[in-house]
Amino acid sequence: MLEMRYSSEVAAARGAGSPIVALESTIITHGMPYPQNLNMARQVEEDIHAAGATPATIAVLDGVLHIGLEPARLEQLAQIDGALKLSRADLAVALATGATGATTVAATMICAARAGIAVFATGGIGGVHRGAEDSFDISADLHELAQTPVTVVAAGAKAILDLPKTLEVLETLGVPVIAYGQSGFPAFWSRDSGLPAPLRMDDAAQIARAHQMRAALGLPGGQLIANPIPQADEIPRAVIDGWIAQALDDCAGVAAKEVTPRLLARIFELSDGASLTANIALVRNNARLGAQIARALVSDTAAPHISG
Ligand code: PSU
Ligand code: MN
Repeated sequence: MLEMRYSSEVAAARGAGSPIVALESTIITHGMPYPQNLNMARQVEEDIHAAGATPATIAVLDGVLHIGLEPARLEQLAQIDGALKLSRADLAVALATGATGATTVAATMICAARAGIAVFATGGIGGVHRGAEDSFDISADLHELAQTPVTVVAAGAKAILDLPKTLEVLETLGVPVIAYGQSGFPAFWSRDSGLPAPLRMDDAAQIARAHQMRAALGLPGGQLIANPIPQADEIPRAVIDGWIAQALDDCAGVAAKEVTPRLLARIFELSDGASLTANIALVRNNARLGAQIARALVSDTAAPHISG
């Protein structure tokens, strides 16, 4: 009934038990303009290959759930006008109605878990929006992290969000937020948000082990690995904060699913493309770390030893 179509390389990797890294598609359809979105998507897939794993970009095309997109389909998705943005609530309806849409972090986690893929790399997760005390706008991504067992590598959460509230909700939900290689929580375009990360790990193999430990403890949910953007690619806080403030002002009145894409598009304009250049650099960086974690998971498939 549920038709899941694997790309040929993902099918082969599944058969061989070799490492796979899931990738979302909303970043392609709603997060970046064409043709940079297509170039980014191809580049990130190449980065994962180069790091010794297989990429699985996830999307719904004409009601079929694709786990891994053949090159022609990736190209098609990057140019589609009006692709839906599919989160947890939308996925089943899209499949039942033959729709075409891109998966958010939440929906990508659901599909990855269903396909037996444990690691997923992206840019930034959704979170608690500024003014959420009035709008109640909190991304379904946060709840997904609490219930679906996928390790998500992101560059923190975007500074367009309310980061302290986002961290509070993740704590309430029991989601491990693990900064990679530093103690501060990264803020997407900048390496440091000024907020401490609740947890820190410096090693992909340990991150893989922690993923397995959660399963061994019977805990549902995944982990958020907050991987800072490389130093050479970061945009200083003071600079990006100015653009964010302006974009929030310009997008006043925008609501629901539109908020994140509209803010991103406005910041792209205000920064004359610099925000996009940084965004691409950080996604690539996350893809490389995701591949390392996926490889570590595969080379250590024995269940964690529970002594006692
Ligand atoms: N961050 C980005 N680009 C994006 C998104 C986040 O840098 O395109 C997308 C992701 O797919 C994320 C979604 O899951 O926005 C969150 O949307 P919402 O806040 O409506 O849940
Ligand atoms: Mn929202």
